Amino acid sequence: MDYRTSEGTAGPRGEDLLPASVAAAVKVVIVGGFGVGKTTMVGSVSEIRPLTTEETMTQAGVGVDDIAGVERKTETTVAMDFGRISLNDKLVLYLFGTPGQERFWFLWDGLFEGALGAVVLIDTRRLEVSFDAVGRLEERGVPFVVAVNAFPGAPVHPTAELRAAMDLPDSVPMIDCDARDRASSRDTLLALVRYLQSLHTVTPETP
Ligand SMILES: Nc1nc2c(ncn2[C@@H]2O[C@H](COP(=O)(O)OP(=O)(O)OP(=O)(O)O)[C@@H](O)[C@H]2O)c(=O)[nH]1
Ligand SMILES: [Mg+2]
Repeated sequence: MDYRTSEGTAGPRGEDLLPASVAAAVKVVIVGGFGVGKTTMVGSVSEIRPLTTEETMTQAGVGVDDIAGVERKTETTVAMDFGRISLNDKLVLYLFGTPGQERFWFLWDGLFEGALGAVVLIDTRRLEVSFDAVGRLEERGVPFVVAVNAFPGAPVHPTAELRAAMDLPDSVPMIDCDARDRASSRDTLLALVRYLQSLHTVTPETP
């Protein structure tokens, strides 16, 4: 199909179209607990205008949503975030950010469907909010990397301690990131893709 993108005509904008060279499009989910930076990461790295379903947090959430540690947060994802990034001219990632609040977790199963990999964002002030995401990925056998999102004043722990606290095997990559920074978010996704590739690389058995 031939889309015209000049002003005033219908159809997607030029930057929305995929180049003909793209050979693989991979679904990746960005997960983690409430307020760890999922929407921020999808927004910073996406090359198309991200779709977000942010709603203002209201009094209705008081007593239901645990905002300890993120008291200044005013908006929250109620369904999902969606974005896209071309890592090179052949590989495109479709990014799906999950909602973080417990009352929307029933949406996760649908969002995980068909995902080849995941980024679990963690905030070292509130590690426990991302435990459930890790558990669900493990249950479903979705490979993931863990990205430590740098929040001001958040304690810095040695990687080994964080791994132990998250009960992560050594094989799962753990990277530092700043979800607000495009290059840092892109590096995190590259680390995930490298990890996924390593899982598919067959190591010859020694006789
Ligand atoms: N300092 C700092 N602030 C961040 C970073 N990432 C996100 N934030 C801020 O933290 C707040 C929460 O970020 P969101 O991206 O909404 O978090 P979320 O995980 O999508 O939240 P829910 O959808 O409600 O679960 C926002 O005010 C962001 O600006 C980061 O890397 N560093
Ligand atoms: Mg969000």
